[in-house]
Amino acid sequence: MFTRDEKILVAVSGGKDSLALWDILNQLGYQADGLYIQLGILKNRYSEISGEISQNFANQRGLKLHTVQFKDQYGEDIVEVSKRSNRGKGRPCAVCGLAKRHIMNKIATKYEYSTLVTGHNLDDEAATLLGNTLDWQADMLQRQAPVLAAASGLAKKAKPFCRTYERETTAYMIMNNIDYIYEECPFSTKSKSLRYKNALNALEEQMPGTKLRFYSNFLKARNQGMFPKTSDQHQDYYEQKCSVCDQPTTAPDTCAFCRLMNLHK
Ligand code: Q46
Ligand code: ZN
Repeated sequence: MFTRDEKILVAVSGGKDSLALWDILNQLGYQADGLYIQLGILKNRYSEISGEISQNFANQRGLKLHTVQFKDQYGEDIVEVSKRSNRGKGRPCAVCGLAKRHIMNKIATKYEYSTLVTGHNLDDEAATLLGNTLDWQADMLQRQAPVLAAASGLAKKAKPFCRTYERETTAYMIMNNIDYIYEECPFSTKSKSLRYKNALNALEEQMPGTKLRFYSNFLKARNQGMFPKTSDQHQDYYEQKCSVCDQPTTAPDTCAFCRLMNLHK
């Protein structure tokens, strides 16, 4: 995925997975800085608490944490943006996902990190895989890789915990007495992904190892060319550059994020 010579950027949410990942990379001698995006989710003081926890984690270890204050930078918090947008049918996740992807790539490329790593664990990946399979989303299945190579304007992305059960990252945090935000984001409760996780948990309970088999055998099939394209490059998916932010986009002129935020040159 990456070597100790590379500069790594860890996307940090204040939750157990991303903080366990940052802690382990740090313990193993990788050059890993963090990125926290303050989205402004007020419910249950989610953003406030997760931001504090992330900053405390960095301070205690002398690690560098980039923080992006979304509202300060773009004039609205993520919930306000989602209320005036048609994306996501009134729920902020579609807008939030788009904004996070944009900002993560922006910071990773701006500060020349070789790799952007996220704390997606096996439970997350198996749930995504189940969703993509139920809808037979061949292009999504093709791109559901543990590593996506860098391409022009896009940082390399990696998911080091893709074969690690969520219960293992939880155990790591508890055994090492590391503080993290226990609450999930208040908007995650009705997500499809949570329903897929519940379904897989039911199978896992009856047949331990189901999630790992499902995901690992998918990767084998993918590597054997079961899905049309076998390259890990995501270059051709984004063919042109946005005229406002210069990030790669599939749209002909302005990228989805700049259009969402009404950003102009
Ligand atoms: S942070 Fe954002 Fe998630 Fe909250 S609003 Fe939805 S996408 S659930 S990972
Ligand atoms: Zn743009």
